[in-house]
Amino acid sequence: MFPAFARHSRKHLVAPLGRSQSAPSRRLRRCTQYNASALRRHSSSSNPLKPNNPAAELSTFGSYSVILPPEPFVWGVSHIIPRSVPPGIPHPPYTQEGNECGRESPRGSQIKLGGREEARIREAAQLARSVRDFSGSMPGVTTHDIDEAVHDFIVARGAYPSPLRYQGFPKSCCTSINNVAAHGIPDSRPLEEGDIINIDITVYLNGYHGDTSQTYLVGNVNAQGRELVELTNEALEAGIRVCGPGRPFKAIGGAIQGCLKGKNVCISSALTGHGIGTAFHKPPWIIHHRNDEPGVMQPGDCFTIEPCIIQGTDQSVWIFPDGWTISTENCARSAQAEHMVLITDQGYDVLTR
Ligand SMILES: [Co+2]
Repeated sequence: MFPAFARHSRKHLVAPLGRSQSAPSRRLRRCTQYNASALRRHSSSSNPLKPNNPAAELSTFGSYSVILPPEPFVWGVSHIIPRSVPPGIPHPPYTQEGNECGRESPRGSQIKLGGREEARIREAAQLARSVRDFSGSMPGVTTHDIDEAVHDFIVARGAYPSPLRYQGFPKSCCTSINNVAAHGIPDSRPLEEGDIINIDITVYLNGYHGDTSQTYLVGNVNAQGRELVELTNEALEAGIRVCGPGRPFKAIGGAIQGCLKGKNVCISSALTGHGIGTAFHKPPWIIHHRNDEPGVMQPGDCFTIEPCIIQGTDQSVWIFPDGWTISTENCARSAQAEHMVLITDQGYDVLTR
């Protein structure tokens, strides 16, 4: 879960839009269901980065509920009371007083293979996988219910839900529905037939983080939504397949973009994968689109691949007033899937399968 640049990316993401954060919501406030005519007014044809005919493109995305911030706006998340974790369970350093900014010890960027370190990160990853699969079996409930069940599941196994109080995040997992690309905050909205929901799970177990996510279909999802989720998983697998010792990190983005060629989707460049271990997020930052970044994978490198794939050709996003929820600007749907990869002497292992 989480992009590499969790805190400063939120500023970065807002600035290029060149308009107030509330603009999309004002224009779409009555658009609780996807509505091409409402979105047509919102779309800009003067921006050269936007598709030539955004309204025509939007009309191909299928029907679904659009997620918008509640009004009147509440700024930030200080009104949300975090769940508690028993003091006997080891907490990550960023939960300590005076370290709320998420500073983590910059310990070695590699896992020592064949020893206790490797065993521990595998255990954390496997716990995250089991929470991910457990959370996916809960349709028809609110995201608040999901958060509660996920929290209790993790704590019952002696682990800490890593998102909780990470840079002030108020919940134990992220739930991102339809047009929300990432970092959705669990709330009282019940899941609706036809939603797609990404549930992003990270656990902190025995000093190591395990991080994985999947986008689930709620009941009957239309063909466009199903295809988006399928393509996202294919893109993730394409990125995984080019991993191995001596392989360039940039091959991941190249493979993902190649896999999606000719499809009516785009790759969010705002969200990256990340190195992971005793720290939640650390280098290497994994870019999911074609890029020319240097760097070669070494045995012991452990990182996430988590492409965020958006319907259509416009990957613009904006941040809700809560400071966390990232939505596509045109309200196109977005899907994401995430695995942890460990580079070994011979190839790679996916730790969260
Ligand atoms: Co992640």
